[in-house]
Amino acid sequence: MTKETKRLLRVLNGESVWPPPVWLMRQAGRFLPEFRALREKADFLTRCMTPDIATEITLQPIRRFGMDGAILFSDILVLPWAMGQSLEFIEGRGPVLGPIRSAADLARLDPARIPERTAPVLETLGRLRAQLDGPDAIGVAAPGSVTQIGFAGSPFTVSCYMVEGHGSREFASVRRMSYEEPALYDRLIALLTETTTEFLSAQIKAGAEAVMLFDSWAGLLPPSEFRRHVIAPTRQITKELKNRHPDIRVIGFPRLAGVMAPEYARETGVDVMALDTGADFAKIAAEVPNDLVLQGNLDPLAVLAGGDAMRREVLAIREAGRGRPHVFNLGHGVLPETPPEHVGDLIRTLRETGL
Ligand code: 1CP
Repeated sequence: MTKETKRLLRVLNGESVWPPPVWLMRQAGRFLPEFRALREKADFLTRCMTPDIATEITLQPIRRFGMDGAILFSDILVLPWAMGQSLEFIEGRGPVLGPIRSAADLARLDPARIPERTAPVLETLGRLRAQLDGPDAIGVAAPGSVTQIGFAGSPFTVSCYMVEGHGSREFASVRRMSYEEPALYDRLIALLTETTTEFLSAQIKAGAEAVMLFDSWAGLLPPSEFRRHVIAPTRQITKELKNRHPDIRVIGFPRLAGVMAPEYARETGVDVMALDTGADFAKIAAEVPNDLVLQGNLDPLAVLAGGDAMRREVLAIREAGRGRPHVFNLGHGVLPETPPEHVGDLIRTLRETGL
């Protein structure tokens, strides 16, 4: 018997728990009316940087649905912003940054500013942990039952936004930079590898019990580039975090990695691989070591649709993970138009073991 009482942490530590614990990517946010109400009060970055607001938004889905994990309300672009890159979130358009295109642009970034500018994020994590584990958790969940998750973007995915300056389907300018100016691009990836390690280490010290690296655009790269810009930096970050914090659990999300997923699982040292919507759960489970924890991978559109189709998919994925350590989640973030009742139904269905 393990002493650990948090169901999610038990699974992250390699135990198989039935029914599997659950949290959802992008659970803190856009689909909840109580989140949209707060949106009127402050812009996105202000919400991330105000501990009162960020704590409240993180806890909203836990209060409503009782997920097993609380993911910090923040964004992957907070790190480049903290180094001095300009960043704005424009309604209906998404993030807009002053793009990094040259050595001079890169030289203007100042990693020394990160600790001061991210202090509110760390403060939020500390408050969350105190609330989740303290007697005040009443009204949220049973004290000491919810796992606090910190996160960052992976170097490659963050570099996509830093170089392109906004969202894109292809991020062609980034992929060209890697071929045309490899020394410059390698410096950017090295800077992000180092600062991401420091930022996640600070999040762990502040209260995060597990950390997730979001590599949303990993699947854009051919294998040679995937090894250089996805696997190598992820391995370096994971190794250093584990040197400093031997018990920390690292979740990697190489979205759309396809055939590269098993190599990512073997080579990066992550404890958990989050599977995207298109990944064949049962097939990947058969290809990776039994002690690798898998997370995922319900289609966010099934949750938007709800009803029997969603419930069927929930049970199929739950079944595919039976007997191994599995964290139930989506294959990508909750869509903003998702009716909150569907998320409630998802969690009830997952926890119904009489079926
Ligand atoms: O109020 C708003 O409209 C802002 C929308 C929003 C929200 C709620 C953005 C802007 N970021 C977030 C929060 C966020 N982002 C979280 C919070 C915790 C959670 O509930 O999960 C997390 C983990 C992220 C991570 C993130 N940001 C990723 C990786 C995961 C993914 O979805 O692929 C990426 C790629 C971003 C960039 C980003 N930030 C925001 C938007 C709209 C985008 C996507 C831009 C694009 O590519 O078009």
